[in-house]
Amino acid sequence: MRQLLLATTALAFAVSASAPAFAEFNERNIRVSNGINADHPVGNGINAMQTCLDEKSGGKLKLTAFWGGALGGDLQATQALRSGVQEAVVTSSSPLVGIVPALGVFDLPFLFANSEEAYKVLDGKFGDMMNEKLDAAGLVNLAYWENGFRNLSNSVRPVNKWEDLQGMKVRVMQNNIFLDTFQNLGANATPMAFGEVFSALETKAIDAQENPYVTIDTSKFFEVQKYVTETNHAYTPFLFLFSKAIFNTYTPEEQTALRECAIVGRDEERKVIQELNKKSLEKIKAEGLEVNALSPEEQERIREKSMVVYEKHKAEIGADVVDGILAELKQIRGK
Ligand code: TF8
Repeated sequence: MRQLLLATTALAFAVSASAPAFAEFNERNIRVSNGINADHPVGNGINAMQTCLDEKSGGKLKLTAFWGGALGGDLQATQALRSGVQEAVVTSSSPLVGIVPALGVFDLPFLFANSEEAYKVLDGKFGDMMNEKLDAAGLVNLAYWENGFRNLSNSVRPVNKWEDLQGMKVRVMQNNIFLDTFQNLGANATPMAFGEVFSALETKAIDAQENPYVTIDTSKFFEVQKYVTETNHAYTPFLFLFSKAIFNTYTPEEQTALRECAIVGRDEERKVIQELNKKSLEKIKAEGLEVNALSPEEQERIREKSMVVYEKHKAEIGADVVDGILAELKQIRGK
């Protein structure tokens, strides 16, 4: 009896030892395209996501990040995902409105009042609804990461009121809502891919651009700008997009690990952004830029002036989508 027991135990051990570890996982090299640089908090997020993937997949799911637009700009990389030739991209939603018009909702000026509000909307039902639209366009959004609240920088004059934007050549993302927002304020708005912004500022082809402090810092725009105004005129999310064509060839375990670890990465990225935002602002000041905030009155005037953009773009975004987010925000704000 004892002999038999030992033999069966030994056999059981032999079987489990011969079954390969992490059998549900295959070796995958996942290329992740980024327009921003490696020292942006997205870098911290990707590291945290990798640590999580290492644990879940026994090191089989590997992320390889490319920075500074090395694999092309946001739009180009996203199209590569749709045609199934590249795995992933971390991109702003704004340049993708030609693919999914509803994404334009996030570009509406002064939509979110703070990041907590944005997190609730993006990580909740509304975010899921947008993910379905992305899915129908061949894109799996693993999670909403943070780009953040956008501020204006320029090389001509301090901006204390919207009238100061008169005639200023402002680069905007390739997006009609941003274009209209700045034109409506009197600026000479020019759509341009992110990768061209630094040299356009340097050669004075444009005077101004708008991005969160961490981007003005990590993309070194402070080297070619003189003034920064804390406008907080829009909060744009990052999408961690995966090619649906490629995702569909992965095992369910691989897919789940990617979704779960993208959330781990998201939380780290958002945390680091909050910390770095303050440091980036200090650095921008230390580099000699003049930074000002809008007075509450001017902030309110610019907000009111910008509200026409909502009506103008409601139909193209989808009336249900615009009304849906406004209703959800009302609920979150409790008024
Ligand atoms: C922009 C965006 C970009 C990001 C980045 C290229 O201004 O805010 O900074 O989409 O991934 O174009």
